[in-house]
Amino acid sequence: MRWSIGIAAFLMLSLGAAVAAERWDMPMAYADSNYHTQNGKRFAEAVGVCTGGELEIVVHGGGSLFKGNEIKRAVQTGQAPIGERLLSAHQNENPLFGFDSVPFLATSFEASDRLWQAARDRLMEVLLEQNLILLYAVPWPPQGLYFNREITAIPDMAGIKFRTYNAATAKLAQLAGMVPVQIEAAELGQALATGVAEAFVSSAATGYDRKVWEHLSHFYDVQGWLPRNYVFVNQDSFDALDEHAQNCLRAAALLAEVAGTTRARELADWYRAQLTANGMIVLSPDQQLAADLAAIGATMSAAWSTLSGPDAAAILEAFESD
Ligand code: PCA
Repeated sequence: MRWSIGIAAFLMLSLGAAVAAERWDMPMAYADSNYHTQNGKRFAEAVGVCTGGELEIVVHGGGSLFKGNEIKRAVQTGQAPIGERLLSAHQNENPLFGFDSVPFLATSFEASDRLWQAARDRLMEVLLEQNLILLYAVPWPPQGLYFNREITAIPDMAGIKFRTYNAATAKLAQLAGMVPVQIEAAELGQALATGVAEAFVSSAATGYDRKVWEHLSHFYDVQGWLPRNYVFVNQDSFDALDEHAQNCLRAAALLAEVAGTTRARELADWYRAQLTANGMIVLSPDQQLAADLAAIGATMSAAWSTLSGPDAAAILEAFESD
């Protein structure tokens, strides 16, 4: 008798706790096994521990809940309280979102960190105007070019169907005489298999995640830029949390940014080595190709500065004076 009262009391207490707890679905666009997604899961766990289970975040990787290009809108409109997306995918909305995809502006992890520090505050302001709170951002490894044959200069690229992931990569394709096709990483393997795309730009990480060696042969390690994924919360959902849970989100986000960035650095060489291990030819671009790409980069960099106006000027000044 005493036991059953005890068990009933225990059940009621745990039920009470379960009712009080809040559950947040967190859509993420990239492969479940990718370090961004794994880092998002660690972040969710940390929030769970910090809040004593009061806020449970459930990560849905691989674009399974919302596709990559739906995630920002879903969070803005409260269909999902929190999510992760490639920041520069939104540069059509505001060129500021493309600060990390300007070719050859910041080409190492170290420079990418400095650029992020230079852009972060302004980005937070712009996101707040969109009902979003920025939590953390983590870079991809440096971007390179994937082809199905040797490429020694820009004219070799003429007419190639080139998978892009933002406005900058579409512009790059156009300036190189290629045909841009915007495709989510989750659909990249399919696009290469069916010939919808014949080449693309990305990190060795995405090449590895999508087993690109099944379709393409050459990776040019151009080290063009390091785009970021960022995690953001719907402002109304954030405001509805108690202060302790809000602090937990912020603290876990600080940790996630450092941990995810460290993981990206650690894995960058490993990802490249996996491309070679799976039979791809991994090369630095020849002098001619490097010069051609640098010229395109200079054009794009000037165009971005003009488009982003005072924001670009402030970011570049802070970045260069650091
Ligand atoms: N992978 C992502 C963005 C940048 C990267 O390295 C992609 O290709 O979609």
